[in-house]
Order: sequence, then C-alpha cells, then structure tokens
Amino acid sequence: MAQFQEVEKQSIMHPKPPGLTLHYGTAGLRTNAKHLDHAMFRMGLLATLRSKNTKATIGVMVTASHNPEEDNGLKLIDPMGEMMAPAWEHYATQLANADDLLTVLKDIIEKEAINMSQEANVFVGKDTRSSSARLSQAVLDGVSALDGHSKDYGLVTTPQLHYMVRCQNTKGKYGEATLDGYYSKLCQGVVCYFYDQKLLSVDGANGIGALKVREMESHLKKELQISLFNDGSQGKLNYQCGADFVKVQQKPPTGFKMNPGERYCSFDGDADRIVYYYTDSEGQFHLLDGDKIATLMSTFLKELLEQAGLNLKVAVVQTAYANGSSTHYLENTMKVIVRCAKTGVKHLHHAAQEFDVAVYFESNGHGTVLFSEAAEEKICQLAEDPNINDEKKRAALLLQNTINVINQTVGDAISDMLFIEAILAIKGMSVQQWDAVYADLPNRQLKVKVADRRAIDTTDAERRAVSPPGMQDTVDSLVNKYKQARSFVRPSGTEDIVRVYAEADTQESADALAHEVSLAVYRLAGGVGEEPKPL
Ligand code: G16
Repeated sequence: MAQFQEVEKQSIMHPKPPGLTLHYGTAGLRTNAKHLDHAMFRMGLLATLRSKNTKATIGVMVTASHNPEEDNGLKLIDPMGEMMAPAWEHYATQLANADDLLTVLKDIIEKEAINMSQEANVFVGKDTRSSSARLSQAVLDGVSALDGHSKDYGLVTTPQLHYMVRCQNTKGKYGEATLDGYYSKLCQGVVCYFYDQKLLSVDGANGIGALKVREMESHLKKELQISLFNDGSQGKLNYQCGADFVKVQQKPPTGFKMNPGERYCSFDGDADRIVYYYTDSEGQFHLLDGDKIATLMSTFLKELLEQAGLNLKVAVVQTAYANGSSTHYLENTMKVIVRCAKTGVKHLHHAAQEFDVAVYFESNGHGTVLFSEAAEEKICQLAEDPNINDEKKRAALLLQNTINVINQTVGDAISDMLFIEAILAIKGMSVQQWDAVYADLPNRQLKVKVADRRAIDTTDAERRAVSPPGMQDTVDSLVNKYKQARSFVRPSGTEDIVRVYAEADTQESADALAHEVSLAVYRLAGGVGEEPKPL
C-alpha cells in the first residue's frame, strides 16, 4: 500500500532514540523535548487513524502545559473536543515505543477495522515553547504520510484547539472554528454582565495565555479591565510563576508587586488552568484554588436554576486533592451532589457527563461546567418564553449567557476567568467575600523522586495505595497522629515524581504529615537522591 511506503520513508526522518520508553499519561505524552520528535510524527499517524475511525476531525495540541520550558508533549483531542478516549491511549503508548512501526500501525488498523480510504482531518496547535514549532511540524508530517488533511492553527491555547475541534464536528452549532469565533462567543456571553469591577491582574505564566488575553481584549468593551504581567516579554515559561507554581508553593508569582485587597489570577503554560489570590491588609497571602472556583460556580448556577424554577440536577466533581472543607461545604451547606474522580480532566469530564449541570474542577484550577443537551434545551426554551415573570426571565437569560461564556470541551483559563468575573460582578462580591465562604484546611503538596514511580499503585480514586506493600498502612498510622488529617500518595502522570498530599487542622501539622509521608514514600518506594527534609 502506497500509504505504508510513505510512512516508512518519512519515519526515517523521525527516528526513535534507542532504549527510550514513553507513556501516554494523565494528559498525553510528556518528557524532555529532545526525545519527542519520533513520538510527534507517530502521534500524527495515530490522530489520522483516529479521524478515519471516528469519521470526524481530531485535534493534536503540542504543549507540556505546566512543565518547565525544556519539556514538551502532546494532547490528543477527540471529536466533541474532549480528551482522546482512554481505549486509544494504549495505542498511543504502543506506537510511540514501537521498534517495528508498520507492524503496530497495521495492528491498530486491523483491531479497529479502520477503512483506510476514509478521509481524515486533523487540527494542530502549539504553545510558545521554543521546541513547539519543530515538533508540530513532525505531527503534520505524520498526518500527511497517511494522506490526511491538516489545518495548522499555529499558536493557540489548549482549550482554544479543543473548541475548534468541537465547532468543526458540530458543523458550527457550537461556534465558528476560528479564533474570532472563539472570542466572539465568549465575549458575547459576558457583554451584558459587567459593571463597576476594579482592575484584574493576570499572570500569563510567560506563555500562550498571555498572548491570547491580549488578543481577546479588543473583543471586550469596558466590561473588564485587565492588567497583564508575566506576559513572556522577559521571564521564562512557568518559572516562578503560573497557576501550578502559585498553587503548589502557596505564594504569589514573581514579576510584580501585590496590592492588598486587589484580585489576581494565574494561568498555566497552555492556559487550561486558573487560580485566584489576593493579600490582606496584613500582607497575608490567600489562595482561591479550583475548589473555591467550583464552589463559586456551582452556588451561582444552583441559585439561578432555583430562580428560573428549573428542576435540574447539579453536581460537583472533584479529585482526591479537593480540600476537605470544600467537600464538606458543598455536601452539607450547598447540598449538591459531590463525586470524586481520578486525577486528570478526562476522568472528571466523564463523571460530569452523568448530570444535568455539573461543575468539575481539580484543586489545581483545571475545570469547567457541563450542561447536558436536555438542560441546554430547557434553559433556552425558558429564556424565550414570553409568559414568565421578570425574575425567571433574568435567571434564564443569565443561564443562557453562561452557556456561551463556558468552554464545555475542557478547562479553559480565559473562559473560567470571564465567568468568575461575571459572577463576582453580578453578586457584587469581593474576592475577600468569596474567600470567606468557607475556610480551607491547611494543606501541603510535595514531590518525591523515586527510581520508578510505577512502584506506587493506587485505588479508590487514588485515595489509597495498593503497592508497595506497607505503604497504605504507614500512611494510615501517620494520619492518625494528627487532627482532621488526610493524606495520600500517587504517581504523577506528567512529571517523573510521586506526589504527596496532606491536610490537617494546622499548617504545622499539614507540613509535618506531608514530610513524614514523603519519607515513607522515599523509603518504601525506592527514593533516589537526598532524603526529604522537614519543611
Ligand atoms: C495535567 C492534567 C491535569 C492534572 C495535571 C497534573 O495538567 O490535564 O488534569 O491535574 O496534569 O497531573 P499529574 O498529577 O498526574 O502530574 P496540565 O495543565 O499540566 O496539562
């Protein structure tokens, strides 16, 4: 077959480094950029097969998101803009590691009964890393080797590419598959919301989000005033800035001075995560992470649904990292359904699809809102009903606007920011009032380097370790030493480390527990380098 000859010919230009093994992890492939050329070419092949298989456009985003500048990676996007189906992740890993590429390729074609004469379309985007241009070219080479059509969107945020894929496959029903279409849809949703808000300062993590906030500004009128810092003009991507740094370090990014009481937010390197923060009059730093965002959004939506008289089921999906106070508040005060999913947006998204309206957020600020088709229909019908009272009308229109502002394909820092700002404006709520809704339990996240992170295996939505032997018993006995304590360990799917999470009644206890659990990981799971030191 001519296509296979072309693959063979082209693959010589994208050789696999000997002995290298990659895994399709939490959000795709991710490692040092110098090891990725062959994998990018091969993922171009896989995306083309997936497109033929689904008879729809597939997306490939070249990014390593929150990882350092020297890393890169790729996220594959399925037809409705969601992360690629887990069943295909196995193929991605197989293909990336194949020594005999054609045999693995033919095997996938046979197993999935793919019709190779079916047309294929792949959308490609990239972040601002210096390696992204060459790696996205390798993806495009892979697509053309299998005779697929491609559209290169160039520099876009990850959620923008997810949006484009969904627009294309819904034939424009979701929106127009252009950047202009994206900004217009989001900004059209906010246009009637904003009033009297003070300046919002945005940390762009020196990445793509900064460029795109600039681009969006011309679509906003006076609804929102944004001051952008860490915009990539001098600092390094994700270095001492960005959502991951702020969340994990629990401190402000470098690159600017914070004024007490003002609102700040940080994006991550591909703008699919956002966290908010401020300092109080005593200079104390306060973080409003994904849990606080989920609470704000779900409360707002629940109130609007009640005002609109719509009986729709609202749920919040979190992960094991969710602060215990947030789960307690949502279940006991807000009385919403709460579900716990494994880390990774694909797991949260899937769990959220079971409900009429579901807010899903990871504590790290990755999340969005999903409306079922039936819920959207009910909201739109009500908004157009001439026989309802003003309160119902207002609520229905606000819900309709929310559907436009929200990027329902995946977490989106720009869209989440617009929605959060709208909620604060409508409720006349300051960032301090939002923060005061419930008090977070003090917590700490640490990383432990081990020889092979797969030594740790987990169950129960990653809340319990099943290996190595003795790990969970040790965690349990350490947790028992502290009040209101909880801790768990899990291997990262994006970095070569094990993550440790601990929370307790005081910061000292959370720090001590996190340290003791880190030591246990180091000793039981093959730690490398220096033993973890107390904080
Ligand atoms: C990715 C995923 C997130 C996940 C994060 C950390 O984020 O999309 O769902 O929470 O990695 O994952 P892990 O703990 O397995 O390393 P991003 O923003 O880096 O793409």
